[in-house]
Amino acid sequence: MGIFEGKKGLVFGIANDRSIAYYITQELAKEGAEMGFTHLPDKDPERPKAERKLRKLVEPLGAKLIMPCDVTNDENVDKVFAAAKEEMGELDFVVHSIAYAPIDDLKGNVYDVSRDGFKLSMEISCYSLITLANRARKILKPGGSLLTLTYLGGEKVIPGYNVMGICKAALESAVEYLAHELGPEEIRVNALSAGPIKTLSSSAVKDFDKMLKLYETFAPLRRPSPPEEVGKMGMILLSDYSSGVTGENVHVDCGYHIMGAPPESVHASE
Ligand code: 0WD
Repeated sequence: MGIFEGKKGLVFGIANDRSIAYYITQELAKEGAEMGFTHLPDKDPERPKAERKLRKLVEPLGAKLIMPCDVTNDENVDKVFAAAKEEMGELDFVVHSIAYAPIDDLKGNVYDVSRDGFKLSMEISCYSLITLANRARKILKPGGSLLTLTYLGGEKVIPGYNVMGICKAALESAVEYLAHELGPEEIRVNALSAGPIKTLSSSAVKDFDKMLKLYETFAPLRRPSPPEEVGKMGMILLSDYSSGVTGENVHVDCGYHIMGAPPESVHASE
């Protein structure tokens, strides 16, 4: 019997089969979880691309709910939680795997970021966790778990990560404040800090391939983390195996984040 047998949750942020949320979902499904999913609303109802992509991935896993949701739209978010309550009852977990910054703002220097671009990036990449937590606490069972995805660029300067680094710093702080506030309701809130993984959104980050290559020389395990490892840890952070863990930022990056200077082998090869 899987450890998620009889457990239910919502997953926000599967764009395609490379999305980190999809890797977490596959691990949860293997363990018997029942899940509802959201996709970005399709602009053309005649050609519902996002919905179709999501359906193809999650219907084989027995999806209980598939709905559009733009996290900048309160009505969308309310509808999802109302439908989840109706169709699924109380929940055990919520996955928040959402981030966005307008491409020009993301690619440019932080000092050039536009006011509107900054507001939108923060709203989608940070405030959305707060707004989901606000709804989730009303239908999560005691022992429930909320998980978001972050990146080292929120803790340290990663050239090219730019405005998204500021959003991740705010997101990681929100995780701690939410963990503090929701702890007495027996709800846990954690972040998983993944190493670089090739997905739709990471393709917008400047020099992404170079960043990936660095893991082969700098990371203690001398490799980047494949998305399957992120999926497994995501599942663990949503499970009872992590029942004493909250307000945490767990790095799944082959140890890269602990390094303050390159390994000696790098100097030796110079
Ligand atoms: O290297 C990476 N890929 C890493 C990603 C390393 C460490 C962390 N992360 C984070 C990202 O910052 C993000 O928070 O993981 C999370 C998921 O990222 P992903 O799996 O790399 O990206 P992707 O597959 O693109 O999913 C992010 C999704 C969006 O996809 P697109 O590409 O269509 O924008 O966030 C969702 C959307 O599905 N999203 C929204 N959802 C609701 N409302 C919105 C919105 N307004 N905007 C974006």
